[in-house]
Amino acid sequence: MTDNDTTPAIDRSPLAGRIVDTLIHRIGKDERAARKHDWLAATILTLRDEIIDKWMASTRQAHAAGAKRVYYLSLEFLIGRLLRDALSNLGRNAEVAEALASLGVDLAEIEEIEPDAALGNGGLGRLAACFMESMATLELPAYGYGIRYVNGMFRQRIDDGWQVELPETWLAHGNPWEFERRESAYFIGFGGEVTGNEAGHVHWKPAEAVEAVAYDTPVVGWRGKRVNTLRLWSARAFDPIRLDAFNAGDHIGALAGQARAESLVRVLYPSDSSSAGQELRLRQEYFFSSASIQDIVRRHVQYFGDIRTLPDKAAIQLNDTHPAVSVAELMRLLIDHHDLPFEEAWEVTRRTFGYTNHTLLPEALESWPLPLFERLLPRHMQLIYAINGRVLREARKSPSMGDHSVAAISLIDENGERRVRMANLAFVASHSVNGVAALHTELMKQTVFADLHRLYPERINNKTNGITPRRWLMGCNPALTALIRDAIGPAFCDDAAELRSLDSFADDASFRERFAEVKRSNKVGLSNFIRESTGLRLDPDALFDVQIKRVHEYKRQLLNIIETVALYDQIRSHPEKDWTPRVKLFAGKAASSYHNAKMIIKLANDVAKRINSDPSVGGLLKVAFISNYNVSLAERIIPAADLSEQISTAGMEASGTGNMKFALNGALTIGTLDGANIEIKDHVGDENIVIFGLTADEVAAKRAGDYRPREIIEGSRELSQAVNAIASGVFSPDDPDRYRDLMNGLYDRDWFMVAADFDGYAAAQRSVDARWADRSNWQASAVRNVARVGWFSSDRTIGEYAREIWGAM
Ligand code: 26V
Repeated sequence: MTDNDTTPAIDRSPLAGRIVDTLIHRIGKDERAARKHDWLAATILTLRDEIIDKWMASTRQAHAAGAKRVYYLSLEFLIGRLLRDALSNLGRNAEVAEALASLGVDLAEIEEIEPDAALGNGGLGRLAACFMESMATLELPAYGYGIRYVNGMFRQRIDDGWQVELPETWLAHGNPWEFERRESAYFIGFGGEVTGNEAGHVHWKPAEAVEAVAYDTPVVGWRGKRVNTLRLWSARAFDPIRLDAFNAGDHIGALAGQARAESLVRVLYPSDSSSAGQELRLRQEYFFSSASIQDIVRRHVQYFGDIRTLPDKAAIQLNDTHPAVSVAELMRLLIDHHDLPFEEAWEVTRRTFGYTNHTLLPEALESWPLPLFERLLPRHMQLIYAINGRVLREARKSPSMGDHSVAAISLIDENGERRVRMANLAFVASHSVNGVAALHTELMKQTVFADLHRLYPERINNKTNGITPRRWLMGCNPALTALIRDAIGPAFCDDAAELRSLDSFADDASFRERFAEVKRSNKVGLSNFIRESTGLRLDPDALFDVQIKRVHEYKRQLLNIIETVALYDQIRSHPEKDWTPRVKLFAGKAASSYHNAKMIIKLANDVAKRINSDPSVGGLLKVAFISNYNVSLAERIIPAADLSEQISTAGMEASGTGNMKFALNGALTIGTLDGANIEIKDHVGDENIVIFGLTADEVAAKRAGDYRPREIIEGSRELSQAVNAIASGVFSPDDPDRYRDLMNGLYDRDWFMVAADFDGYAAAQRSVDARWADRSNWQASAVRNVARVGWFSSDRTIGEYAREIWGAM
């Protein structure tokens, strides 16, 4: 920051004056002493003051209209940084930049130091954040409910190629966006016992309790038309310090209650696959579900009086099963606190809830050991039994339900250790159950929910995911946004479907030229960033081939790495050929307990090290693994990508949303017929996407039949050479056996069908090379991708939810 002594206060805009005022009176610093973080906080607080007026107006308006409210319950919100989004949605970017400049402060610089709020693992959490922004944009009165984790998604460091997990501390400098609502606090009980009296009244006396306290963050919609609330719960002990113990000298023990309460909101579970069997996870789920449901019920009764009208005035959407215990919590409040008979309570509950499924991976389908559930939530367990009894009676009446189907529908899994099935609970308690892409929704009907679907054939519906174009085009790619506005005018800013008018510009050579310049300058920007953070130099004229997402075997980073090795091999054996210069970029985190995913990260780094230091491939191939993938890094990488890797084993990626972000920023997709890739292909057209590999049906058939990966590997020269090179330690001379097990996994089982898809993938990559050689054709395809993916705006998705599930539009 520059010395401001000489800036005469008189020249300042009123806005600059307000920022300085905030700095002095709320941060307690003068201009000379202020550091970047102080300016950031002062800017956010100044902006927040203006947002508050709109926020209150939004609340009053919903109240006056008696509008139906939407409640989005999610254990994850990957909101990232908020300042740029808020400024741009309020149309205040230029003005604030100017005001700060007059104070010697660079807006871009302070935007960069805002912590990336990473209260989620991956796609499901980012979807929740895009939805929040779209709900405000569509002027829906909506609340997001989640947990205010003290430590969000871990920070990833790469040490000698290995992932190291470090605690994430987004709250270290405080959080100027949030409001603590001390008055919105709820009692959350655990354990204890349930008693009943002669009048049939049930009483649950919990053995322990904590208090849930609300923290509200404003969510500003596009053009600031509406401001909604993201309400995140924190926990505190009722008795923060036991004075008797403290005075008796037990200074630590006296604080144990507070520490125990805080442990509830301490960490985000850093896994998006294997169901966390931990008691703490169930406690987190109940804690935030109970607080949210109590809050919703309280608001409804306060505004509308009669709890029986809840479904007319509230729609609660369960973001996967993590908040599914909410169903039992609402039943408990309706029956035990509001005296509704069971049937009536069930009717209210079913009409209020909707459930979204985000994965078919069996290991991610939540279920809880029955003894644990019963010990922690005895009253809820009773209610789940009662619900189950009702559902099973209904099922037995249906002629199409044999014993096998009835057992599959049961909320209790009786195979082996008895467990409570959260997906079945969410399904039966919701009037709508949706998948997140067309294929995924069909597979839900055919696989995990086949029996429930037969019993309730109207319930499953599709809502293909979307992304907010404010963050994923206008925010992250201002140069492309300006170019589009120049070409077709600003209508696309209000309706992404308007991007369609860009289609004809694909045939305009001078437009393509400018489009290519924007892409190139984004690539230069990314190259500089990578050079500064890793020392690696990249050629911005090479093809930037990018795979960034959680690291998981089904997403098949391994397929990409093996193909990279095969390409390396070919370039070395035929240096005379006309190879396409490529940069392979990877980024992503592996769950801390997921061994193979961590090995894949190490392999990517080992392969990068070897290839990048081999002069014989010269500038033709470079590989980089960029550490600590998060929303902010995605915003930097995606605008610079030429090729988007969406290569999951067909049938396993529910939707994907990165695929949409890349296409919107003018990258071509190389992908399988999985998740939303299929619908992206339908929109952009077969000529503007590169599809390869087995279909979901073929994968299922191969898995059911006798799939022999060893024969396939041995039958493919390219594949066997690459696999053997990796297995024999070519990329790990310091530990030649490092990848032996990982490669043996391919020979022996290859559940994710890397071998089966390898040749098709390699051929598809060579067809990408050929396309790239015809640069004007490539650019035309890239322009068509941008023009044709407006449908994947989360505004479209939310419109469908609002009309077809929530009855709120
Ligand atoms: C499961 C678990 C299990 C216990 C530990 C913590 C945890 C956290 C998350 C999950 C479920 C993750 C499901 C998920 O992220 N699915 C992704 O959802 C995206 C949005 O619908 C979709 O685009 C991706 O294809 C899908 O993988």
